[in-house]
Amino acid sequence: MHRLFVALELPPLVRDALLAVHGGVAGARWQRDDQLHLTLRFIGEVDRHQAQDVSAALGSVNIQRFALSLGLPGTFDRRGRIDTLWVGVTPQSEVGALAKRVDSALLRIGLPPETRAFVPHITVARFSRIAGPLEGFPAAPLPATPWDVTGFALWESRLGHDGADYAVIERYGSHY
Ligand code: 2AM
Repeated sequence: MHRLFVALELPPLVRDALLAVHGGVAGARWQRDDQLHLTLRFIGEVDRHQAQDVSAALGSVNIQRFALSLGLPGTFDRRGRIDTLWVGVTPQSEVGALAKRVDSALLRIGLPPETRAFVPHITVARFSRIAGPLEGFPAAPLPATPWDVTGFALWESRLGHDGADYAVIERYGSHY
């Protein structure tokens, strides 16, 4: 079985900026450079056959270049406490539209549509214990410079020693 998700890769300058915000938050497990991405659609466990269908379906998604910038930080809470610290992106319209086209392509091969609202975000830290105060975040200013999104990728998540290992298994469109 393969645990798959569809996500944007981030150019080196954006990843560097996101690595520079580390620090100042107690209990944070910061995401490594090779873990940084923006999820368009989480797929979950599929067998090899379904993975081939996913790969072919993603090939039919229309990709129109758009610019994206880092936005405001945010958090996801579970059972009343923060479990994910993330950085948002702006604008959200085009990345949202791309996520919808990915969703439609996967619907055509029988994957159920995503029911949760799409909140485009780049996870920068996770918490297994109580999150400390977030006043110190971000430790460095986030750059406003936009980058061009010209493609997306199919990723596989494997559980490693140091949290999840994410690997790009196929790219669609053009890349950095
Ligand atoms: P997260 O960063 O907000 O946790 C790989 O696990 C990627 O898929 C992560 O970006 C993660 O989002 C997302 N993901 C994991 N499990 C998910 C789920 N059940 N629903 C939606 N997205 C999920």
